[in-house]
Amino acid sequence: MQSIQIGVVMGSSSDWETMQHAVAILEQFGIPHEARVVSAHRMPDDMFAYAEGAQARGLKAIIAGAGGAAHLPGMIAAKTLVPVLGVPVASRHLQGVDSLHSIVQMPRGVPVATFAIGTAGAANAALFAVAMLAGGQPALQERLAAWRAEQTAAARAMQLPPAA
Ligand code: RP5
Repeated sequence: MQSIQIGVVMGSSSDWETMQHAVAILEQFGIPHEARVVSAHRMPDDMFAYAEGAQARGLKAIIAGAGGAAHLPGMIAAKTLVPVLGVPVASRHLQGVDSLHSIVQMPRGVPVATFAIGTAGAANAALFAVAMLAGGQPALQERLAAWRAEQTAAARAMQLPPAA
């Protein structure tokens, strides 16, 4: 069995609705991955252990999604050299603008690559991880090119309804 390459973590099972879009992309590309809940404020010791063990376990990137005061991606990034891709999950009261600002506004020195709020961000974080891995894997690069070509063909085939 191939070792896990991408870790997908999230602050709550309530984030799964969003974060499953990252996992779906990783599955489409056959990337060995794991997905689990690691809450920054409810499981801080687990979060540190996960981040501290990531490099030794061979993870190439960690996709971290959280909502509200979303400190999970930044705190994981603070404890590992493995690249962290942050996904702001839409929150109930501020629709994820709070999550976005919490994740994207990392002070200089500890980066988190931050994606769009919600499902597009989750999917794009996974596509970005695929692109990172594809640099060293020609077969994966070809699959990514084919995926893009399919998307292009679908856009070219789009039809508009008659104007009302
Ligand atoms: C954050 O709080 C999670 O990432 C989630 O987006 C949000 C709400 O969590 P639950 O109250 O649904 O568990 O930690």
